[in-house]
Amino acid sequence: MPGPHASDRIVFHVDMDCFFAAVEERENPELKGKPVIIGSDPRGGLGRGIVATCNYEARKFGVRSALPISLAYQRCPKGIYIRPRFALYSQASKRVMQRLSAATDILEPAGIDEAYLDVSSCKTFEAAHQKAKDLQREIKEHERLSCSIGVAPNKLVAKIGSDHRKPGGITVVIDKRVQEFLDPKSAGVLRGVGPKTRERLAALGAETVASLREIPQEKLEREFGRFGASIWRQARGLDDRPVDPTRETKSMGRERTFGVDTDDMDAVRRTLIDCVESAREDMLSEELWARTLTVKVRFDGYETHSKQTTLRLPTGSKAILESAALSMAEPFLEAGRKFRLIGFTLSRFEPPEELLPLIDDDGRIPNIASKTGNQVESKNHED
Ligand code: TTP
Ligand code: MG
Repeated sequence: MPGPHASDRIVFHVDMDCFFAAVEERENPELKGKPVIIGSDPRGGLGRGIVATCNYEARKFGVRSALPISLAYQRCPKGIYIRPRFALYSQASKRVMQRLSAATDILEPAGIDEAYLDVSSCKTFEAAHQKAKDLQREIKEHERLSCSIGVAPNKLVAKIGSDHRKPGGITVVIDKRVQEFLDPKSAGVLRGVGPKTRERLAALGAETVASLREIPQEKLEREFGRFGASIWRQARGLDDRPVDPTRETKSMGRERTFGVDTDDMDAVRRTLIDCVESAREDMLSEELWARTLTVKVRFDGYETHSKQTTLRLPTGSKAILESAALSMAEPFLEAGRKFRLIGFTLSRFEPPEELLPLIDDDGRIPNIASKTGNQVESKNHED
């Protein structure tokens, strides 16, 4: 990089490498060098859950996040399978976030293992590159965890950058080279472009960002509405979203796949309540309350639905969360179908409102329902 390359805005996206697996490896050095898979119990190939993540050794066998655990077992029967320990990961995450927050005034945590940093004060990409190297080394030395960092003029390109040379990579994309960097990439790297949109874009002849740029904006808008305009801008590397320290982690949730598809509705209810409880504990450990609650169900045959409610005020109340979850699940419970999976997710977090009147645990939901939605979800959830 011949320098100096000055820029008004410089953003980092830091993403931990195979995060859950890396934390497990750190806790148990014997795992090093072996394929490690974090997820549900494979039960000798008969397990029915999914892979949360796996280390890079396991990825060589074709194992990856969200793969059914039974398939992972077929591909990598000698792997070491570990049930997730969320409390451990959330602790590790907190410590990493503290280090990141010491490195900048403007930090936006974007998930358990990723964050954006506004490092515009570096002024040049050369200085930002050095800062990224220092930060990466610090996290390696003090937390014994590896991360990858994208350094770019905006969040979009920084995020694509952090994924460019994983694990342990730093990718610097200066303003002038943004287009060159994006062009050969799949349209799927853009925000909100999941498998379904990718298919529709491919039908228009746009598999890469370069070919996507050939499509006129009006055509994309006709095809995808407002999202089309966003794709058009993204394909040009345009993104003026600020790094926003007040944006909270998007969601926290749990889901369980039943060992055998079940029509035991009491068991489904109990499992849902377990998910609510775990998600609530995660949330309270972050000192947050949530406004949006989502129940997800998957019937036999993989048909997946979700139902969402947004409360007028945020809550941390066990009674409210449980009764809201149960009432959202009720229509599905009454459908008389067999359940494969049930899950519960909290989002739209806010700090607890201490002045709210205490709500008694009688199961009423006094502040529910500014908006409820019902949505059928496909197998591949789009961002
Ligand atoms: P990611 O950053 O997507 O994945 P990763 O950190 O494991 O691997 P990479 O090196 O490619 O970044 O997600 C962070 C953690 O979130 C991951 O360690 C486990 C969890 N997770 C799930 O539980 N389910 C999922 O489908 C995904 C994608 C992640
Ligand atoms: Mg990661």
